[in-house]
Amino acid sequence: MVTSGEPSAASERLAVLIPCLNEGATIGNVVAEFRAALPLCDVYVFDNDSCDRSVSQARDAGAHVVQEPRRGKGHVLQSMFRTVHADVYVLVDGDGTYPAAAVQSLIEPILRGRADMVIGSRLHPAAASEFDVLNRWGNRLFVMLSRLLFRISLTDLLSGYRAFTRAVVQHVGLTSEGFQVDAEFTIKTIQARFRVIEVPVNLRRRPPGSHSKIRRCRDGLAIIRAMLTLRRLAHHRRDPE
Ligand SMILES: Nc1nc2c(ncn2[C@@H]2O[C@H](COP(=O)(O)OP(=O)(O)O)[C@@H](O)[C@H]2O)c(=O)[nH]1
Ligand SMILES: [Mg+2]
Repeated sequence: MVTSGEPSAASERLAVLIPCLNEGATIGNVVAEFRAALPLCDVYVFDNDSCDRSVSQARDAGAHVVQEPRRGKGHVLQSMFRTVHADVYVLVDGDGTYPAAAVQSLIEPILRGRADMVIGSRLHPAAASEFDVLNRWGNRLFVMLSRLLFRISLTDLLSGYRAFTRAVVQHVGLTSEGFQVDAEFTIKTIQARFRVIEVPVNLRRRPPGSHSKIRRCRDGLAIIRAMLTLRRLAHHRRDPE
């Protein structure tokens, strides 16, 4: 159980969860960096039949590799939450864009009992992220939408880097299949009245030869649709007919 008091990573089971689709250029390093930053953690790489060296790289670096048959980051998160048991979870991309060195700043508020979810915000005023222009403005748009639709006052709705408790995993049921899962996860966690805070993280670029799996139009529309559906559901819960 995560309780308040002094940080004590030693008494908590820590799991680092990494969704991975063809991240052979980086996944080995990402696993190694998180094992070095959190020596007592278990690292789980959830793969969807990558056709590069991802699986062997992850295994060689010391990760447990789990195969998920259904494609999509949302399916992968659902499967992570069903199968991995821990007290504190860290979720991070396998593309090496999020700094492992920041992981203590994400888990410490949880170990101290001050937060249930800590989001590594790439758009925090104190962050110096290497965003390309479209991604920066796209993310700002979703932050604005979340403010309008849900009165959420965060600076990064869709970060792939966050830490959270077992209670969050047990209470927040995810249904998204694809990239809209990040929005769903943030919004449902706040709607369930868990304490969500942000810390700055500096996003780096993917290295040459490594490619984002996001398709801006398709995934952007899916995120907007998911937010509108969540808004409608919240409205029905408040004013049932
Ligand atoms: N297992 C699995 N991982 C995925 C899938 N789609 C994306 N990912 C992983 O999810 C993380 C986030 O995707 P990414 O392409 O980095 O999105 P971006 O950070 O928004 O550019 C990366 O580690 C991807 O490898 C998928 O269908 N299956
Ligand atoms: Mg990424």
